[in-house]
Amino acid sequence: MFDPKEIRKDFPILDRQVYGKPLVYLDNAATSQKPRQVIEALTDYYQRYNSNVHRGVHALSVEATDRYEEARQKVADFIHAPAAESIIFTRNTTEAINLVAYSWALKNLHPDDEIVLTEMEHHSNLVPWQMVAQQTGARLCFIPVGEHGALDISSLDTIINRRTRLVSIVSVSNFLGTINPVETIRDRARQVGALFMVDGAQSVPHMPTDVVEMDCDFLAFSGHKMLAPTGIGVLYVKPSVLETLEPFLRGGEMIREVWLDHATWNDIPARFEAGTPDIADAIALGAAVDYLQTLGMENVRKHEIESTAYALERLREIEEMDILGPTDAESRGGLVAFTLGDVHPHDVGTLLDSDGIAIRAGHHCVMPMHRKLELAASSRASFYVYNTREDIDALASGLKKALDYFARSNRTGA
Ligand code: C6P
Repeated sequence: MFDPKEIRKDFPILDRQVYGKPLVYLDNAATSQKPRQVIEALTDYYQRYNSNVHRGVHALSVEATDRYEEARQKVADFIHAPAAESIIFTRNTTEAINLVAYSWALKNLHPDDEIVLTEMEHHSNLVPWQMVAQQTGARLCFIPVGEHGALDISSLDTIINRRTRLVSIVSVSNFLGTINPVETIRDRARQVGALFMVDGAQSVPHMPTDVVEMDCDFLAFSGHKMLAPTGIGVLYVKPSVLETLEPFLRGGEMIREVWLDHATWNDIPARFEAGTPDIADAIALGAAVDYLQTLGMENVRKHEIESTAYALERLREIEEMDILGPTDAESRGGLVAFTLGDVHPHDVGTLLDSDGIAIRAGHHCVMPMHRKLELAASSRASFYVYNTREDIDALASGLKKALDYFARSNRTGA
């Protein structure tokens, strides 16, 4: 039985008060909270077997190495990767995408090659490609966003063409909530022989993921959005593509032999994990994966559709509300961005905060899409496994209260 009220008991932070009010945490797209099981995995590592991996011959190092590699296998199983070696630990999604930009794109792209993105990309899946375009002479092309935040794929065959070398798209938008047609875009990328990358930061934590079915060459995601600590992320690379990547960072651990003037590279994935890795956080990511597997990702997704549908229903009761993105919960991830009449999103966020309700306000690192919608900013509520209907009710009441407050201030000129 998937019961958010029971799940909440595993999250110590959800018991805290903010300004004397119970915390209502609706900023999960920015980062999720951590269950006791994950926090314990961290303290267990530091209290019992803290040591470096892949280096020592002593018991602690062997234990740390085993746990670290077990975590890699857990992540591989979670996304149905064919081999643990295709899981490269990074700091986060941003670093994972940069790894592909530096290790593959800078080496392989040339003037007039094209990289296809969408207009709704997070800056993490845009700015690295701007750098690649500047340095290689490749061009950036964009799949436009049409009505209700859906991609307009009517010109896909023109946008993705024989010049396209890489297609990199977000699977679920962190701003509009849109679930993108990954398979359709992948099929077109395959037809022209382009590599296909998915920014899974907002999908992997929330729905079942199967990289074999998705048939992507790269998938990037962050641990901290899926119950794990900050500082650990993942780049999945399809086995047949792994050998085409140059090392990203260079130094200890990623080498096989070093001379004064050159070096040779270690086996994959160590080749891409230079220096001492984020051992504790990787192990804790393994614990987060265990936790999500116990809940069942189908159930996680079902809960999120229910939460989003209920949020859409409650928010639509507010006349001044303009909800951005797709109209139905099934076409969205577990988040809703909106504007509220003339009230600035930062004021919305600040007023909700005074009631203990945490949402995000701003451009959510998706400035170009905000610009296209002629918005400087928006407010965003995002849900996860521990959010209840009561949380969404609190959000709806908080928003009505914010509107009343601003209507009153406008009347009194305060
Ligand atoms: N979005 C949000 O509040 P990092 O920061 O590297 O863990 O994740 C970057 C990232 C990449 N792609 C998408 C679709 C994302 O949503 C994010 C992170 C957070 O929306 C922080 S800006």
